[in-house]
Amino acid sequence: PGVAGFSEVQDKWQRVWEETKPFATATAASGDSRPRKYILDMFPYPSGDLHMGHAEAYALGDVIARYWRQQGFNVLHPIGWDSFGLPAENAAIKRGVDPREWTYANIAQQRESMRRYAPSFDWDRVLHTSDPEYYKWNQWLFLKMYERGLAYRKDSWVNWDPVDQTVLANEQVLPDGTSERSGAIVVKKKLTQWYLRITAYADRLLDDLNQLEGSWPSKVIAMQRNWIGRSTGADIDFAVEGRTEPVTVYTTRPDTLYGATFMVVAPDSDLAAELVAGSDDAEIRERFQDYLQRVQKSTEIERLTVDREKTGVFTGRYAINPLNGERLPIWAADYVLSDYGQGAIMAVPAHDQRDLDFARAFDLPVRVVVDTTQPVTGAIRIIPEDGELPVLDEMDPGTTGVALSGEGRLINSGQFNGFSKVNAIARVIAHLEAQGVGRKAKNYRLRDWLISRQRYWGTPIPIVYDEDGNEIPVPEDQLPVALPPSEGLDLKPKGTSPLGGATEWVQTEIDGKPVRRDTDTMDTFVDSSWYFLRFLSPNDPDKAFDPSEVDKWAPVDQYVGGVTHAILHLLYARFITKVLFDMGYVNFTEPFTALLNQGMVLMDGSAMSKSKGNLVRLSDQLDEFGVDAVRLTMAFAGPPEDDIDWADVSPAGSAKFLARALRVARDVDSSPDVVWKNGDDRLRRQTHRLWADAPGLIEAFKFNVLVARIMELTNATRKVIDSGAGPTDPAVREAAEAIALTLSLFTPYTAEEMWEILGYPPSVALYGWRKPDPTLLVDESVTAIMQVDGKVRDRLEVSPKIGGEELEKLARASVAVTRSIGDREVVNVIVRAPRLVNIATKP
Ligand code: ANZ
Repeated sequence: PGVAGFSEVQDKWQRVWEETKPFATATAASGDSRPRKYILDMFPYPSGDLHMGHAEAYALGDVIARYWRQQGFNVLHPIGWDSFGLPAENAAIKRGVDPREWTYANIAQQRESMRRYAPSFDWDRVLHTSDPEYYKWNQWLFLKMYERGLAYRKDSWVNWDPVDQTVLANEQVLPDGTSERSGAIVVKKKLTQWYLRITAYADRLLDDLNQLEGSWPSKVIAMQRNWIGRSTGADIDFAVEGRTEPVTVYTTRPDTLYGATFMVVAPDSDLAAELVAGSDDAEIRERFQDYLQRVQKSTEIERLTVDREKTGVFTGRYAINPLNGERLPIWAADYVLSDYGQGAIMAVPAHDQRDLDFARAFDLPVRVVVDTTQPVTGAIRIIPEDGELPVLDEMDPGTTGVALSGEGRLINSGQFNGFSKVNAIARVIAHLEAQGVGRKAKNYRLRDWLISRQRYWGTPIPIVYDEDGNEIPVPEDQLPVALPPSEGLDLKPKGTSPLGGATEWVQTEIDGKPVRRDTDTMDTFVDSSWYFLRFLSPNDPDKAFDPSEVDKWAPVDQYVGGVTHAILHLLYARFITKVLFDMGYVNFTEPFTALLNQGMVLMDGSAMSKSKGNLVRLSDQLDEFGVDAVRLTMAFAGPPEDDIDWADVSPAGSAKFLARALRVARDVDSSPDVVWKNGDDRLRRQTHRLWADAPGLIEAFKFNVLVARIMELTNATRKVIDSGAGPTDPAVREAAEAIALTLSLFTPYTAEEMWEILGYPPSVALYGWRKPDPTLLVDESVTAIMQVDGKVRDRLEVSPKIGGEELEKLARASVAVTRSIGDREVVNVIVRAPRLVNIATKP
């Protein structure tokens, strides 16, 4: 199968592009006056050769870049490599080679494959994040953030991957508590780590999502919202017997304060330890210690699971409800997390399922304070008698085990009785504020970004410590802190950074003072959080990015990549952009104006993998069918957001079509000086319809529809060549040129080849699209109305040029018309071609 000789065609055009660099971007400084578009594909990890997933992503991103170029835009479409990180390091460890060598060998291989695959990248802007010229600026960014208190060190419990022996961000722990990387069960470990203060940006990261509505997939926006997880409510202070300081709890339901029947603190919090230590019951203290040990073995996800069996111990202490003075026992239970809210809650079992499960397990009281059977619409406050339970017995949570979490009116709540939930929340908060025992509060699920990694292949953290352990930032003029050679270092994971073994590197001097370097490296998400700015001046030795180029190009107009990065990478890039905005380096707050997530390439309905034996190798596909056939298949398979099942598509069919398109070009009369208007009308209409619709189809990402239309036009052209006026018909050349110009979005080699055959110099990708001739877009048919005795019986689509005789024939052939006439006699026929036929009968 395949286009015969496709590999010669590929080689030929690669050489031409190499020499002429058609896709080099005019810098803003060059004074190029065309409007600009920045089209960015997520850059690859260099682990192994390019695969089918890359092939899909880069084919689709390229359609957009090529489209805007042909619309007359100065397009920036760069590529680089995200070349630090664990995959490369693990592979290097397995093969016993230097991670640097391994990485750059992979880059060379991917780069070669990428060139053959032929996305219209500007090859003069390539960057690798593992080059000192790049990661120097990670260190610069870190120091800028450190200066502003946005980078800090803290001692904390971290997610620990016992197989990879490294810390994981929360995001890298899967819902089942295993590591995204190694699959190992993640455990908790206490370490001193570097963090970036993303929580300080939580509100802006959330609120600015509104700007992206409509130009980002709504699914991604929802995932980001959920990840940030803002909740609003109140902090409420409870006095504790035998303690001077109150214990503060965070609640989203201050309206249920009268329904609090106990309090729960996180067992692994300092507070729990202190409360228990204050109990004079030795047995309580002992039971607590046992419990704490058990808790420390479980993961956060397990702890938060709703239907998990509730466990806990009594602390021996009591708190006082600030509204009604009730005495509430304080428990320690693992369903309360130490690092969320205040690490302590007021438990309202009647209205919170987890509290209810706990209350039922430990026989604690349940009191309904919201009557969920009462309507909440209307402003009228219905004041029920206190103590009265208008809730039906069969709805009592204490018996049913189902918490009443819905809307309703307050009962059993003193002065707040009768108010709706929303109203009562505001009133209870106002009351607590007036008493000085509570206040409005917000909380986020989002945690600060842990960036320390105990691994070799990453950006060294530019901090040193003096003999007393004080942090000293490495002066900017001493950057980069270069990664020492891996020779002689033990890269195998062991819980501390391999860089600790580089003694000469670690022991250094700053201003003549002996200091020790920090031996951790940065999470590679730091590298990718700002790379889109580096592409604008990739070789600048003096600054991370050039503000004048940034002004002109950024933010990215269209970002293209997998939904796997829907949360982390995008959130971090958004965060760093806002930080750079606050520092005055950029004048926008969102990095990616529009986002397209392509689907995945599957095989037989599931993800490809070596172990499943369903791996399709890109290189094999390219060897068999040629680059263009594979690229076209990616675009034609369906909407870009959908997954492609490689078992269901036909690269062989694509190759056949491309051969047909080429043949059309070869058959075209060689003289380009034809007079279009003398061409076959039907074919011309189809060509101009394509020109009219193509831009809208691309801008709506309906690539597959456009491909289908190009295929139809190719078939129609073939028909005219074979049976109509033949290859000399000007309409044939016009159509062939349209096919070459539009195909250049998808299949660059075939399009260049066609364009050359049609007599033009390269590159087809730089030729503007044609404007449709409006006179060729008017309807090719009109609706003719068929009447019998003045009543409409049928409507037919006919040519505007139809003759009266023919129209009458059509009318008489219409089933609806003949049925209506029945066996009556026709006395008169009025024909107004092309719009009307009226048949009069004898009654
Ligand atoms: C009383 C109450 C009554 C609650 C009620 C809910 C329903 P979000 O939306 O996630 O912020 N909570 C507070 N801190 C907690 C912690 N550290 N660990 C576990 N749970 C915690 O949820 C806030 C609610 O989750 C808070 O409101 C608190 O329970 C619980 F009918 O307080 B609520």
